Amino acid sequence: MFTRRQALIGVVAASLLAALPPMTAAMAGEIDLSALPRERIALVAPPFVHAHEQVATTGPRVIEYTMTIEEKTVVIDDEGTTLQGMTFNGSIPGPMMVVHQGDYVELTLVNPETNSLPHNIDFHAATGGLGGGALTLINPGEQTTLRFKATRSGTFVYHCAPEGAMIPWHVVSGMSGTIMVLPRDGLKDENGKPLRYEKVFYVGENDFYIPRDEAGNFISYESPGDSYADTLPVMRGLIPTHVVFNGAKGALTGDNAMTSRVGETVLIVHSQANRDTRPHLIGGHGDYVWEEGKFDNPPMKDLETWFIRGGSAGAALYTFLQPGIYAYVNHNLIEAVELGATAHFVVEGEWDDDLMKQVAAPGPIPVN
Ligand SMILES: [Cu+2]
Repeated sequence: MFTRRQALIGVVAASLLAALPPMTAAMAGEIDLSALPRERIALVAPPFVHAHEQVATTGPRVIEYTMTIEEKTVVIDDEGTTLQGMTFNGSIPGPMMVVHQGDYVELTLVNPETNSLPHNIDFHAATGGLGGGALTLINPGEQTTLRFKATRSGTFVYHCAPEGAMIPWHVVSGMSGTIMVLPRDGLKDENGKPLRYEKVFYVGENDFYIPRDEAGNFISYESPGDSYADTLPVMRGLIPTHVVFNGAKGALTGDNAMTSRVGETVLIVHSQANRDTRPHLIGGHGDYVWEEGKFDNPPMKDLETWFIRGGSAGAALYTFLQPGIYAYVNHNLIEAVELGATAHFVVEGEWDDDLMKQVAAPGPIPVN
């Protein structure tokens, strides 16, 4: 007999849940973490990241977060095109979490009654149970708390993964984010020398698939359910209509540009939960880049462009050396310029003529 919960979630998901081993005492909390300190951390919307220590000053802790899932209409370009967005905590991407290796992450996931769909969370940083996806599937009006141990350091994607076609649909509707698990002693170069950042920004890249009407105009829908049938064939075509940073074309340019100054070291975490991408900082470099985002591997140095595999998050460390406005792009330049994958860094400071100087300004070609 199906419970109301199983009926709502659907037969496939219910059978998946039934296939899991029963909740044993060990799973239900035999592990005694009462001796560990706990900290409740409020998440902040990207590109910003909550305050954190780069080098842990304590032993392992239990870090408590709460994320509320919000289905909402989101404007994704300057023409007013709308997406029936599904979000972790109201932002696309979801907020970045930062913990240290050996910490426990205890996430309370809330699916308010105002939503229309079941959701869950699959942490690529977690071990077992579909990354937590099998233990966190919740209907509107429910909440759940998942705890996992952050055993591996690095930047890892999290995303919604309900079942079947719901998985890619929820992901390309905005349901992904990143957790950064720092080594307890912080980031290091290939020789073990400490690497530190003064600022960290989280850039989440998304590919969107918005249906068009017969005249070629993007269609607006009333609800996610309303948009589903038209969206699925666009998704299957694998050609996104939008490729954006932070949920919308222009979300990180102009007044929303990220800021830095000459001499400042910035860590840029870049995620793409669905599709490959290739970040490039025009006029700058990746001094140290963990392309795959995993800090137990030595960083690569002096990169011009780095590769983020779909379903992962990478990290690049750069010290700005010149002032100006830097475009930070997906270096498929069609995606950057035409589809939206461009951000800006506005960097203040003194220009260094030694690094670059305009020896002769543009002018007419001299006649002999
Ligand atoms: Cu979802």
